[in-house]
Amino acid sequence: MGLLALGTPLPWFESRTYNEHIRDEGVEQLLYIFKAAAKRDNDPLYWGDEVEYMVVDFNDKDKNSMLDVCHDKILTELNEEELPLCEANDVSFHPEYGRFMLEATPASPYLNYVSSYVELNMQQRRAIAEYKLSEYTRQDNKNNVHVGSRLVPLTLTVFPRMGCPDFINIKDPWNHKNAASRSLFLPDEVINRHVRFPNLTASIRTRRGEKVCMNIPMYKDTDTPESDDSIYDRDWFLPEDKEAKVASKPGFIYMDSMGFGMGCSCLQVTFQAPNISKARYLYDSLVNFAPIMLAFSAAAPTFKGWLADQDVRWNVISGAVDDRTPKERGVEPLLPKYNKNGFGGISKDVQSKVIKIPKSRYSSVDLFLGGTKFFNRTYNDTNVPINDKVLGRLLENDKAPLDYDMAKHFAHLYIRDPVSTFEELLHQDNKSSTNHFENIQSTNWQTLRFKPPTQHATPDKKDAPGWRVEFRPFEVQLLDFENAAYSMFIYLIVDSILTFSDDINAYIHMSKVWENMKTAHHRDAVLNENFHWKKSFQNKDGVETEECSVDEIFHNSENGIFPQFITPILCQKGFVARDWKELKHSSQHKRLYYYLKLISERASGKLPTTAKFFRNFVLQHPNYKHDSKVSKLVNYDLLSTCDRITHLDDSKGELTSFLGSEIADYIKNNKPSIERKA
Ligand code: GSH
Repeated sequence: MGLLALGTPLPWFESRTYNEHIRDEGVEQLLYIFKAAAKRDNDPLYWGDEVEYMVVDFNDKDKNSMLDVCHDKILTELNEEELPLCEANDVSFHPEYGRFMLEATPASPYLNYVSSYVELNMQQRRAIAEYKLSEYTRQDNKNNVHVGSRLVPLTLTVFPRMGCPDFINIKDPWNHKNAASRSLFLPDEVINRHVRFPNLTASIRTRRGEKVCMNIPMYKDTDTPESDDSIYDRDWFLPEDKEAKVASKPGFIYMDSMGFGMGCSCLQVTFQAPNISKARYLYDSLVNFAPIMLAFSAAAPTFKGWLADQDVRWNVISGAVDDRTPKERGVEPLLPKYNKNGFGGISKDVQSKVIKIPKSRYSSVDLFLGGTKFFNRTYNDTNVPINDKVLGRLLENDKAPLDYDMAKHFAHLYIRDPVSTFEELLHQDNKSSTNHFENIQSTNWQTLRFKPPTQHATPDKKDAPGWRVEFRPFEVQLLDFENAAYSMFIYLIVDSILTFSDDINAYIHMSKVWENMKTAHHRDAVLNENFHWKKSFQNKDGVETEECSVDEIFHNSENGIFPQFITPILCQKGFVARDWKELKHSSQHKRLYYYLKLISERASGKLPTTAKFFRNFVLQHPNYKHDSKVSKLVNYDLLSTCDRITHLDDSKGELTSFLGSEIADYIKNNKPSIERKA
């Protein structure tokens, strides 16, 4: 996310009176966008990645590793006095939900194929963050604070002991109340200090009428307790402190706050399409890649100090921002005495309009956008509620009437209430501002995001970004090499889809995509599960699928990603004649060969996913007690290993066991070099 302006956030009970105003104005802003930018064409394939980091404080004396919530000034400094350094290195740092988090992107987008520049840029981002953090470590030592600490930015999807004793580096975080989240486990110090974030946390809880609640299956070992025994009695907040007993379930890890989800990290990649039609085509084509890439990139096997019986972050974040009331979810309130009729924080005058909403606002894609020659409306076969007023306005207006399928997409996003409203931003010029539109758009977090430009992006203004698609499911990986590999992989798929767009029909029924999303959560889904996958991408009318393992999805000659998307685009670019593996002998594109090799071997199960590697590390640690718990020492040793792997330290064979000897040797001996940045 971009840098945030300061302002006065309205608490839910005040902001809710503006909900309809914001929606109404947001729709007008969207219409002005369509009016200005619908005819843009021939935009180049600019693209970019976003990497999210967690700053970890290693205390080597106490053998504890904690999340650092004391040095978040780093973001301000990187955007002020260190801006010239960042600009000179083409990198840019942004805030994220966690006070311990950093997000970094290239400062300017990539254009087309950029060889190893993605990795090089990622290395520059990490190096700059490391340089600042080591400076803080030095200053702290001089000032006699945080003595013995070592601050390291790691690309971890989840911090294994999030919410356990001593998981953040402040003394006694529980000597005061945590009013924003009211969590039993997370002090409010985990939340970014910018007012948007505590306010968002409180608004989601207040609208829902209860704390958020995530029950994630526990990994079962011989001495695993029946239930999550970290739940305790407290009487700070009524009724919230009474919820855990009712909300938690035997055999599940119980989490009760936004930070457990939005405190997770990911790798996102955004692509500009040549025009709106191609952007819709690209979006629809990527819909079923999302669950597969989630399962494939699995890196989250631990939550709140427990081994989980799943490998990914998705449903945790989904629950963490689920502001739906019990009525909207179709369930009884946890404590009916305090949440009468299950309307949560919905004001009386709109309670009669409340509808059932099947999914959280952080979820998988709900609707294909259509507008392509392969699309058929029956492919959108799931229950997706619509805001009828918004649909009507988008279809019939004198600014820029949208077609039905495009309008339906936005009318679905607009069933949500704004949850982050600033007093200063209530009144906008709809011809030039997108703030109200973005208020709803950017709090609908789906596996893909269709990103319209602004009203300034008229066809002639090529310096303003055009129609884009953001790919959001990837879990972040430890090494820059891996994150670059995954980014390049999805770039090649996107390039292939756009280049061969007359021939590729990737549609399947949406209900199957939703099923795939559930399957993607299963432990070792890469090895053991089958997913719905298109039988043929060349079939002009069909949506026929077959059940495929991840290995088959990547490698099958008829419908696999490598033969059907990767090799053709590499041939088209003239990099190979027949098969991607020829890259091994290329002097120019050898690194790309190793990126693809990593991906191919993870998909086939030859190399472990990050989740599997972490799980095995815990299970094999001498301090592990077969109780599914990740102790402080195990956590410290695991994260120290992550630190070494990130820095290509193979002294204990850790890099080799993670990536296999051929890839490990290659990356140890070959640092990326700038071949050419287009
Ligand atoms: N870390 C998240 C993940 O692992 O999927 C993604 C980042 C995210 O969605 N961040 C929230 C946000 O609103 C922070 S509350 N981002 C801005 C946006 O989506 O436009």
